[in-house]
Amino acid sequence: MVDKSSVSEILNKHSLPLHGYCRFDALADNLLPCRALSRLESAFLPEQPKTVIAVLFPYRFDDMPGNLSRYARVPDYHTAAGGFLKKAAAGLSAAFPEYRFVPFIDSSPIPEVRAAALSGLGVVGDNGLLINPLYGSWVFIGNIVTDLDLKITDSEIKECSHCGACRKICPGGCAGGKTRKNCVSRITQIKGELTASQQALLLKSGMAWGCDICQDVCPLNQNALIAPHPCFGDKPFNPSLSFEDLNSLEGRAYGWRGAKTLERNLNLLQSLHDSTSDA
Ligand code: B12
Repeated sequence: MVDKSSVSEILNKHSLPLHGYCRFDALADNLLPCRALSRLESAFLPEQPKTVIAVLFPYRFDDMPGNLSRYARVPDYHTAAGGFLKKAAAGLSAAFPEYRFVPFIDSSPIPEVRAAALSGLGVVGDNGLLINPLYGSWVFIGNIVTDLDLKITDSEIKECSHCGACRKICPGGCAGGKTRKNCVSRITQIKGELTASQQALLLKSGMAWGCDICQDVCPLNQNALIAPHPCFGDKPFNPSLSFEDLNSLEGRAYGWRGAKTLERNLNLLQSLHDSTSDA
């Protein structure tokens, strides 16, 4: 019988000390219908996985003002954090060869906020994000899915205090709501032309990519530690995206979206800047 401590020892050795465990069963009805779902199914069929290991990667470096949300100021987490997860999964496979360990991050069928909350890694905020007691919501969530049965008792999902700060400030009125349709982070990603109301929301936020407004005001984030995971190196990128940056998007969290959408966002912000300096 394998116990949690021998798994944790391997994760710690791979520099993943912020981890927890939950039962796959507790997530099975909420799997996200993304492309990675087939990777999960083909790895385990005809059986079901048993355990999800949730792993946090803190990414807060500083609070410099800028038009990039903080998550986009560090090297692309899909590769940076994903690389650490892959190595840890390989380490686990070597230690327990009779079981499978499949890593995912973001492009994952696992609803990662829920998995991390069930693993006891923090509370779920009204902004829908996992808030860790030490690092706040400035954490990415990765996961390793396995058929190793660790006989877990899931933590209860805990909620924030519903203080209302994120609900009051969200420009799109999304926090606490049922839809993220007007989430500025989402709007910065939409391809093609934005509607007039989407443009207005983007201008109001001043963001070229992503949005941190609901996290900035969260009282649970005020004393969040600044101790980024080593996978992000020791220096963040510039806090603002410029037109020149569009020539080299490699290694950036927004690289997948391509220069056109980012250029549109920068043009919109520039037009606001021009109109206010003309006035
Ligand atoms: C699609 C997506 C988006 C979309 C849509 C978000 C959405 N939730 O609908 C957009 C582009 C808008 C987005 C934006 C952002 N995202 Co996003 N996103 C995802 C992704 C890929 C899937 C999320 C999803 O569809 N979940 C399913 C739906 C049903 O979940 P949901 O509506 O959020 O609700 C779930 C939980 O949040 C929870 N829940 C929500 N509210 C409440 C309230 C209570 C009281 C309780 C108990 C539970 C609860 O229960 C639900 C069921 O699981 C995940 C990665 C993943 N695989 O999970 C990352 C993920 C959630 N995103 C992440 C990040 C960092 C962001 C941004 C902060 C980036 C930024 N700075 O711009 C913003 C935050 C916006 C916001 N406040 O939600 C991180 C969150 C890390 C964390 N600390 O929680 C994730 C986990 C990626 C990662 N691997 O780290 N995202």
